[in-house]
Amino acid sequence: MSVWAIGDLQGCLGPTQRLLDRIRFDPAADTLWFCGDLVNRGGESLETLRLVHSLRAHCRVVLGNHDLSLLAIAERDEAQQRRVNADLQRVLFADDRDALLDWLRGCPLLHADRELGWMMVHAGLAPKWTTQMAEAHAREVERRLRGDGYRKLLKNMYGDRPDWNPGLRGIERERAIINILTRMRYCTPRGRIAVEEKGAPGTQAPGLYPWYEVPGRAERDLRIVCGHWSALGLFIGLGVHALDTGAVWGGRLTALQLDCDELRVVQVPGREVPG
Ligand SMILES: [Mn+2]
Repeated sequence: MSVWAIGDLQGCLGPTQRLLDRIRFDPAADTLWFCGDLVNRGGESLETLRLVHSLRAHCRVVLGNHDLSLLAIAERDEAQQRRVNADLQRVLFADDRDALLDWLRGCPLLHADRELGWMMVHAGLAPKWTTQMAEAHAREVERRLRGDGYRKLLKNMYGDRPDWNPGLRGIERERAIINILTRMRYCTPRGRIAVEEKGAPGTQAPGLYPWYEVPGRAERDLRIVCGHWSALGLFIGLGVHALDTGAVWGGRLTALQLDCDELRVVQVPGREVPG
């Protein structure tokens, strides 16, 4: 019986299947944690989504920015849906799209297993957030995504502002929470996200810190597994385990076993990038 966390799939079906073979995933015994961004850019987003959906009883998935973006596009009119890239269009116009997207919309933004000692988010946490605060804020957005107000949220989700502060209300509050949990890489000590900074640590503008390294950050009582930051690569330190190793960019797809004392990492080659 094993628990494995897996980095951003981004529609890379072959690497996903090869990784599950390599870790000898057994749905009868094992559990998979997917760090989000199941779809977009890899060319087989539909098949990847179907695979994870078929395993839904044996996995935990948190939503990434690309997953939320797919859900938002699915609410637009058909002409607009025809304008997105071919990989996402195949999901949007598939016969089983409603089953796939309804399931996806019900996925959480954060998964915590206190018995196991781990928490998973797609991108990161605000500097002052403890694991309990992060869970509470994720639940706020998840309630909205699963309730009658989900269309309004998906329509108004986009935007880099406002910065998080606990006094925010309504859509601005939900947007700020989504931006932290699904788009964070660098931020200021006060928690302002630098969305334009995507490079490896050392390349960022002065005054910015990787979210897990911000001076004065909250102490966290769970180990954290996340994805989203392919330029960071496999990073294990400061209680954080970042698993986006750029499978969609020709890097690797990474699995990390969570239920053993010695961290076990398994990687397979990512997608073959055309040209
Ligand atoms: Mn992402």
